[in-house]
Order: sequence, then structure tokens, then C-alpha cells
Amino acid sequence: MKSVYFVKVSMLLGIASMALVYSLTGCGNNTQTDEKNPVDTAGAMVDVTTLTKIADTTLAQNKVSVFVQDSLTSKNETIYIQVTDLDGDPTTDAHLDYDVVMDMGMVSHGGPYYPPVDLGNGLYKAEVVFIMANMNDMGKGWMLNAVLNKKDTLSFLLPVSEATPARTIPVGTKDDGRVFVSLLLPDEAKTGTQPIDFTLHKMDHNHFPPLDNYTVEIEPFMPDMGHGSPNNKAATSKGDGHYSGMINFTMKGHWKIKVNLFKGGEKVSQEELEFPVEVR
Ligand SMILES: [Cu+2]
Repeated sequence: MKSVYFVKVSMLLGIASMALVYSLTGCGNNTQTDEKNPVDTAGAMVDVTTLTKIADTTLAQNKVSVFVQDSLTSKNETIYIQVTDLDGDPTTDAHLDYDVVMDMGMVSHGGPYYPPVDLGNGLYKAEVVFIMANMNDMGKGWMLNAVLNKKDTLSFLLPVSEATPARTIPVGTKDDGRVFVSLLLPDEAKTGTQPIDFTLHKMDHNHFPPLDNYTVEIEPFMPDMGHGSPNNKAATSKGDGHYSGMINFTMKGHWKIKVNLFKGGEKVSQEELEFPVEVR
């Protein structure tokens, strides 16, 4: 309890001071120009009817809707943006860009996000890491600013609540300062050996570049029973800040995954992170 609170407060202070530096230096360019290959197109079979619409808006010729899986929490999330004509038929020739900003009242800041992936049929996938939750009485919270066909800018308020347990945690590092470590495993997992994915982003003023030169060492253990598991594999870089490894949950129950960042065989994270997982 106490440590969670501590992480929140220290993260908030870090963000506030960063945002202050940002506004003082006035480096006003928050666009990620990195248009590399899409991270993955595995989501190409997304069925919009299974998603939850959280916002929409109607323009002169188009309707733009924002969908999520269930709801948004402070972690690595996938958002879907759909562009249709006024009758609801997909607009296939649209050009879409976006960024995310958190308005905290006195300050605002960005967060890590990836260029949109065109899934076809007017549907776009946007991967965003919400490094904190919206806070009551502190500004408008997270906003997604979409730019349609390089002319219409649309702002959508995003309801981002606290992820419990935490899935995106900042940690100090030797070379990259504060690094946001995001676990992409669901809150509940099944027994057995399975892939485990992370993303790593650092904070450079108001930019959040992905980090590729790490190894994410994982050690699952059961705190109530005092044992771990064999045959785990550290998560290694797949590019664009994405990491993949293998984790083995040998029985049902309450597990914790200890996480440390390594670089060139040396431990470079300043403290060990712990991600709780319920295995059913
Ligand atoms: Cu914030």
C-alpha cells in the first residue's frame, strides 16, 4: 500500500518538474516523427463490435469514433480509431495522425505512444502508455488529439483510471534516467509456460523514446509458498521498445514477478520492480 502511494507521488513530482522544465525551455514539438515499420499488424482481424466505444465526433463528411477493449487504465493500452462517412461506412482513404497529452491543470505532459497502424477499413490502432491515471480536480486528464487528413484536429477526453495492480512502473537507471517499464501480461494468467512482453520508454523532456538495448530479467515467485519456477527466459528486444520472453507459472495462486533491467550483462536498474499476477 505504502509503496504504491510512494511510487505515485514520486512519479507525480517527477512529471511536474519535467513539465516545468519543458514549459521553461519552450521546446514545443511533441510529434513523434518516427514512421518506422508498424510494431505489429496482428490486430488486423479486430472486430469493432466486440470493442467499447468511449467517444465519437461528427465532422462535415466524416464520423470519427474511439474504441477500447474494456476501459483505459494507467498502463500500455491499445486504442482503436475508426473513420467512417456520415452513413457509417468505412472511409478507406483517410490519413490519420494523433498524439496524447495529459492536462493536469497547472501543467501538462505527454507520454509514450506509437504511430498509428492502419488496419484497413477505416480502422487504426494506436498503442499508448498511460504513465499515470487521471486525477480528480486536476485538469482535463488524458486527451487524444487526432488529426484527420492533415486538417481537422479532434480532441477526445480519455477516461484513464488507476491500474491495479500497477502495470507501468518507473525505475531509475544508470544511463537513461527514469525508465517506464510496462508489463503487457493480463492481470490474470494461466498456469504453464507462456510469452511475457514488456515495453520500455525513457523520458527526455516531453519526449518518451522507446529503449531497445536492455535485457528484462524476470524472476517469478510465490510469496506465500517461498518458491519460484524453472525455465523462465529473460525478455529481449524486438525493436521499438518492445521486449518478449517466456515465463513459467508452475501452479495456480498468487505470484509476483521480480523485474530487473540489464545492459551488457550488468544490472542497471536502481531498484527491483515487482508485478503481482493471479494465476488461475
Ligand atoms: Cu500527469
